[in-house]
Amino acid sequence: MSGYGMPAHWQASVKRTFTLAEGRPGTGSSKTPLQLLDGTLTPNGLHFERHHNGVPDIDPSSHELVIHGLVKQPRAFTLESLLRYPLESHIRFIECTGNSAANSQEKPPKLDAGALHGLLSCSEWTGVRLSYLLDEVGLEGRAKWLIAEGADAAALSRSVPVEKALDDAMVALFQNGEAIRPEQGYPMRLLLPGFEGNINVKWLRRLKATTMPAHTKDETSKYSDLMPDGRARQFTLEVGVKSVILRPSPGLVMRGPGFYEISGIAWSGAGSIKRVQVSADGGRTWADAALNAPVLPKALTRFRIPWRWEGQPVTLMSRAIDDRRNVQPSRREWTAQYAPGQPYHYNALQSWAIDTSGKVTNVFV
Ligand SMILES: Nc1nc2c(c(=O)[nH]1)N[C@H]1C(S)=C(S)[C@@H](COP(=O)(O)O)O[C@H]1N2
Ligand SMILES: [Mo]
Repeated sequence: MSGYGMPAHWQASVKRTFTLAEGRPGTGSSKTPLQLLDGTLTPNGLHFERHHNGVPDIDPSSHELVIHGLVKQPRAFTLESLLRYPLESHIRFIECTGNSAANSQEKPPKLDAGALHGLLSCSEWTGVRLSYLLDEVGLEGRAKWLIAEGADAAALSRSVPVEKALDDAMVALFQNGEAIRPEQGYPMRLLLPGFEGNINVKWLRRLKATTMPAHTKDETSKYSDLMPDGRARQFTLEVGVKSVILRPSPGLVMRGPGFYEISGIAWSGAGSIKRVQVSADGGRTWADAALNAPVLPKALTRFRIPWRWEGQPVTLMSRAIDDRRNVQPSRREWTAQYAPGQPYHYNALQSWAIDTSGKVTNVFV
């Protein structure tokens, strides 16, 4: 018996990966080891982390979420008061705006799938629909944006369009059945399904209704897209359609020719995954992979396809298409949209080369 169970000790190497910035231990990110997991849900202890200034230790009995600004009746909600509303549960991914940014460099970084794409996790989130709370405070018609602020030392702040706040936005309190982890925003975070990671404000303490966005640093100098003409595109909020093969992938060596199941994950901020195609010849021919049920909107979808490897050098790729007909772009198509080196919102096809020894590496096609 044990009070809180742990994975088998044989699994001790299944860990988040991170490096600490010297002198700034609270700033940075840790990544989910995607290639060492299966299914679609991320165990809470392996959810990726992105902190701009540490993880605050918040006493849930004294924390309040204040909703004010262009509202008829400003209010402060305690955790206890939020628990009196009807709660909802939804399986949704969160992907950092900077996920896969290493692939925007000129040469393919020799990293594994988690190190490349592991600023991505998926959980069942339980909480209160934000529209209920906005109903309580009486949002004014002039209010077009909500400025969301976290209670961390960074006081991370982002401008949220009111349409999203009234649609599927949630103040999340639980993650896969247990209270949200401190690293994910305990005791409450903003969850904007399908929107870029950064705007899902953790340790949420304030929502201010305004007519205009606040143009905070995380929506101007950061997380905006530098375009070829030198201007920056702001508020690219919806996560693009994307997929990655996890088995095989770098670090998982092939053990000789024969039968393998190719398996990976696909996701889209616009809705559900409709189709995933897999190529074993660098994109010349494609075959449809099977999608594991349930295929949920704004959640990770697991795809699988059987494959026989004859032992020759091959290049594996996957391409996702969502139910809004968005197609995952090639690396060339993605790169052509931006100024050179623009790192955010990377969703191009991932290619893995397998050599005759069975070693798998990241390549650009
Ligand atoms: N208050 C606050 N909210 C925050 C952040 C932060 O540093 N402080 N990081 C943001 C970024 S950049 C991302 S990608 C997600 C990461 O969520 P996670 O750490 O739960 O994976 O939270 C966002 N919300
Ligand atoms: Mo992020």
